[in-house]
Amino acid sequence: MIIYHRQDYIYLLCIICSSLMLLTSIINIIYIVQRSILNKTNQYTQISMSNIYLNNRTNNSEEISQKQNDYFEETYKIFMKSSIHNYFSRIENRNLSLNYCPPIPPNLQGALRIHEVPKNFSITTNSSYHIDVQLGGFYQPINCLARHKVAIIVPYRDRWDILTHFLFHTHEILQRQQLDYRIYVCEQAFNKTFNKGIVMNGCFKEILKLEPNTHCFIMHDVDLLLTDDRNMYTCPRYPRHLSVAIDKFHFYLPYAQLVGGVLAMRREHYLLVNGYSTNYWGWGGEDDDMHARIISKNLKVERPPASIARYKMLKHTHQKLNPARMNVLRTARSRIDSDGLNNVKYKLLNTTFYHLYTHFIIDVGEQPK
Ligand code: NGS
Repeated sequence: MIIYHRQDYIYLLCIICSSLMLLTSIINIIYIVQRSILNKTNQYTQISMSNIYLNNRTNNSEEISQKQNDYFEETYKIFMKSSIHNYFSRIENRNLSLNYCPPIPPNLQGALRIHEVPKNFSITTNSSYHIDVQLGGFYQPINCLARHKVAIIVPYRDRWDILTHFLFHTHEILQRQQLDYRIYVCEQAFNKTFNKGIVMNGCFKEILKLEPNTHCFIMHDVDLLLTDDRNMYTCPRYPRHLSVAIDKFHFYLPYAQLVGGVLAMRREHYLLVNGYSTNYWGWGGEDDDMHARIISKNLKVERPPASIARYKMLKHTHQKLNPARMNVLRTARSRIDSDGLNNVKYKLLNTTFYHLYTHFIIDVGEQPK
């Protein structure tokens, strides 16, 4: 029989106590390290954002575009930090709730009114509107995991007021639809003839570099405001033409092949059709060419019901008409695999992460003579 002495008990007690102390300190160290990583990303994002805000406040819009080059390095760093922060908060959310958002978002309102843009709303400063939107025009639902990761591609040139109205109006809707989304404003640089196809293909490629896991792309004219939030900005089985009923056309689809305005496409479909043609310089035709591509690759074009796919078109002057567009359109099917994403030439001149959008400036090169 083993006889324990008093010293043995004391010795055993000491071992247990010191093991407990060691364990507590390890847990404390892990906790402190984790908190300090989270705090650091938070602080950095806030400080840098307020720097941009102060800088921008003192400039007019022309000076801002001049300074965009200087901001690139800085804002890219902030973007990366903010992505890390998003990642951590996502992990935290995951711990709280593993549930996906419901298939039908619960807070949709249906038909919407268009509101005037408030005088103090600005798209170059850190907006006090849309406070849940994060740097770069990025949003994820807070209480559930989004079912869709969506990039909104807005090809743009020279329509500042319209862009302002679009951003003011659209963010709220996308949030109610519980999407994980980012708005990309893809601006063609310089005063050259507009080539929407090159701008959209360039933008698509750049998005895949920044956010490779984006699976749904929505090409969105800047002058269209959605007036019913039941028209979901997601990518179903086939490409989906979302702008079915526009006030300008008295809420009727002008022709069955139209896919211009707002078009949702899965990443794999955009790749399959080789993106947009790069041969349309000036207004018109590139969307009809896209329709030919979709059909040639044995896909269909879906449409939501006209009763909910409703839009208001903001008034603006039109781009210069492309007189050659019908001739280019005639050869649409034969060019699919040789003209598009796989041979697009463009230069990304600048990337800036504003509060409500990620801004790419794209040089499309010279129009062939
Ligand atoms: C067609 C154009 C399309 C354009 C559509 C609606 O005529 O590119 O009108 O335009 N096709 C050609 O010119 C070949 S809209 O009035 O909505 O700007 O999308």
